[in-house]
Amino acid sequence: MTAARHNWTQKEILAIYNKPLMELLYKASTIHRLHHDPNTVQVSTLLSIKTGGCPEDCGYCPQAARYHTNIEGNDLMSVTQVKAQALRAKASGSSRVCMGAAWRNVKDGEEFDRVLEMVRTINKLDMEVCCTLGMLTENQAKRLAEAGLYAYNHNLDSSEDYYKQVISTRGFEDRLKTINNVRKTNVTVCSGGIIGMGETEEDRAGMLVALSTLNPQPESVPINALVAVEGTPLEDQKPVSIWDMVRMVATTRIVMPETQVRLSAGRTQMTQEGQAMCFFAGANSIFAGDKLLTTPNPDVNEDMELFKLLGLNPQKPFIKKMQPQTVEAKDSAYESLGEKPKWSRPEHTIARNQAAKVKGKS
Ligand code: SAM
Ligand code: DTB
Ligand code: SF4
Repeated sequence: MTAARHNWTQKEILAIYNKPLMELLYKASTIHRLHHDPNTVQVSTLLSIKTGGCPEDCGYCPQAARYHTNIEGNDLMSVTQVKAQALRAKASGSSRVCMGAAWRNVKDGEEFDRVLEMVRTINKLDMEVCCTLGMLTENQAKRLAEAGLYAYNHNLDSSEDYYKQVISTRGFEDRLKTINNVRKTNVTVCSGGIIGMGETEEDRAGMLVALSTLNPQPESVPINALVAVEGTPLEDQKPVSIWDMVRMVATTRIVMPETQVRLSAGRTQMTQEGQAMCFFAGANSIFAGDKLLTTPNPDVNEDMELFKLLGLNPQKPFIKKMQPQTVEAKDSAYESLGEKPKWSRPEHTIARNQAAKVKGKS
């Protein structure tokens, strides 16, 4: 397989982001097809297991206690409630449940024990389990891994520079530390960010530098368009243009070829054509369910209609990768991009090609 590059620079990423659109789409889509089945999209269902009342000051978040938003807060759900929701998600074609808690960080005690039991329960349903619970210690990450957690979502959210303008109660370094703690276990890393918070294109590229230079790169990268919620400091931000979303998805796909790129918050603002363009540009996962954590999301039936229309199939759980492509298929795809293939050909292929050349000459 092509080795993912871990030395992308902001300048290189910005140049990709600003390519003429048709070239950007062609390149992203070609790379996408080399690493993934273009007709398969992974479906994750979000479940807010503890809503609102968070002590942090993330400027985009309706769940921060200090902002006066119109959400209904809830204490931590019971395991029984979570199991019922997971079964509904499975029946609607979802392969993963992502449980979100409005916590700054995980605290050891009864509530964390309950979350561990939720993880074990969903695992038994043969579904992937993801959690997003805020900051984690190494020991907490290990306990989640032992319970069978498949992925941990912890977003970098923006570039290191812009992050400081959006959140003051914790630093970019804290985010990286939690990701690093997750990496010490066999739990996969899900980390991405938000566009549309007033950041520049340089900030978007900066965030992709921070994500793509992680080694290994995150197994999944959610790209959220800000949902501007009344009462938050970002309430007046203009909706993200579809062209920005497509460029961000395509650039993410190019710099992180093997990752699952997730079309996340903001899909209610997107047309079917807009979402189709994102799938073509390399998005291969969505958050499904009528609600994200607190804000609306397209109806599950609407999503399944879109899948039918586009001939997309929901991915089955626990499938890490499609079968690798033949060396010849990869060579020709990279050559069509004007790039030299980056993998070493197996000896037998070289021998076979040389034999064919000799035969052609005689
Ligand atoms: N409290 C935990 C944390 O911050 O890591 C987990 C939940 S938090 C709501 C998960 C992610 O949701 C955030 O990192 C952010 O990327 C995304 N998010 C929150 N509010 C959003 C909004 N209004 N629009 C888009 N994405 C949002
Ligand atoms: C992610 O990147 N996006 C999801 C999930 N990870 C947890 C959350 C989106 C939240 C949007 C605002 C809300 O519904 O509260
Ligand atoms: Fe709290 Fe997470 Fe919202 Fe920040 S994003 S306010 S940490 S729930």
